[in-house]
Amino acid sequence: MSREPAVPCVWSEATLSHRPDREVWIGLAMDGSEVPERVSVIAQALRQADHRLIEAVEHPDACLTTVHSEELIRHLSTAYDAWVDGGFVEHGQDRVIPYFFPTEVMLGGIPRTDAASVHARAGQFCYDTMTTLGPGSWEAIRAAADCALTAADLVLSGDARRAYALCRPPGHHATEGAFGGSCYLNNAALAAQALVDGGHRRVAIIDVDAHHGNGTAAIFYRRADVFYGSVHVDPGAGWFPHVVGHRSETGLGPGHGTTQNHTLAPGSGDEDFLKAVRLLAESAVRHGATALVVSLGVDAAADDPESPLEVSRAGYGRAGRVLLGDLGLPTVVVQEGGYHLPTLGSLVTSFLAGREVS
Ligand code: SP5
Ligand code: ZN
Repeated sequence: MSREPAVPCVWSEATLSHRPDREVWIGLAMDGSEVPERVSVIAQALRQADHRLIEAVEHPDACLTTVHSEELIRHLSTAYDAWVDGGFVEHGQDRVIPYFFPTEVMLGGIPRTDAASVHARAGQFCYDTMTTLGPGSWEAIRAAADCALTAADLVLSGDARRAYALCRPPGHHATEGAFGGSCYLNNAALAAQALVDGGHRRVAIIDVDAHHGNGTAAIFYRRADVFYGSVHVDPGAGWFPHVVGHRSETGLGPGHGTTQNHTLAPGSGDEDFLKAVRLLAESAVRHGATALVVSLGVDAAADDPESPLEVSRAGYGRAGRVLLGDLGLPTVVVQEGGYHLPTLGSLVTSFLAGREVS
């Protein structure tokens, strides 16, 4: 494993242009955690570990609607300009933040129309108050998708057996038609769909982010061809995404049995995490996957401020050995969460190295 060439890494400078300086949580404006410096520290660590950095190649919008609704794409690409035109910046709010959520229980079966104004439309697409749109957000969101799609191209063409996409903003909380959890477009789902469209009849997605990837899970919940498996902190213990990500969710209809959730108690460390990672790898093999997407969130790390899990750097190295080394499938690794800037880079490089590091 260690004698193999370092995994090529796709990135884009444009991913830095999304600046969620603040995120609204329980009505309070807090410092944003999904900051551009995440990309800078990861890119620096990759260079130091002798990874080749490759610029993302632009892909047409048709590559996005394989996974997302046209309405979501239109909203993400136009909402900030509409917000400015609507005078909300002069009002004192320079980010698109919803205040109104037209849920099914609010509608009670009455068919709804699209909201006429952007401040009301915002809640039709964004399901929390933490995932804001500002100047430069769409450019970064789009660039993150291009990173994932370019990495998938590298693997499909055979130029690389494995490729890593330095996606930012992350993606696994974004569903077909909605966004939240610091995610806008589902980069991992786009990569998985590209692998399917490129000829892989069965693909597995393994999500090791500290949070359940509810967006990815929902996109593939009814599909037999794409397996989604995740290890994450138990939503039932009070953690995001709160209402899904339970063990009982196993897929529906033709997708029955192709979804798998491993929930960890807050405080869990390497051994519980790795036990789940090994079970997910076995399930990917049983699924008959000929290609793999890893949603690599490193926020399960002990120092991370966004989760109560206690995984070590060595734990991420061991997870990398299981998923990149032992499994041996053509693999696209997609960056998800991870917010502790001092250790973020080394967590990613130790996963990619697939080695035990202390
Ligand atoms: C991709 C990813 O890791 N998304 C994380 C989404 C979870 N965010 C939930 C945040 C809950 C409130 N945190 C308050 C601290 C504010 N900095
Ligand atoms: Zn996360």
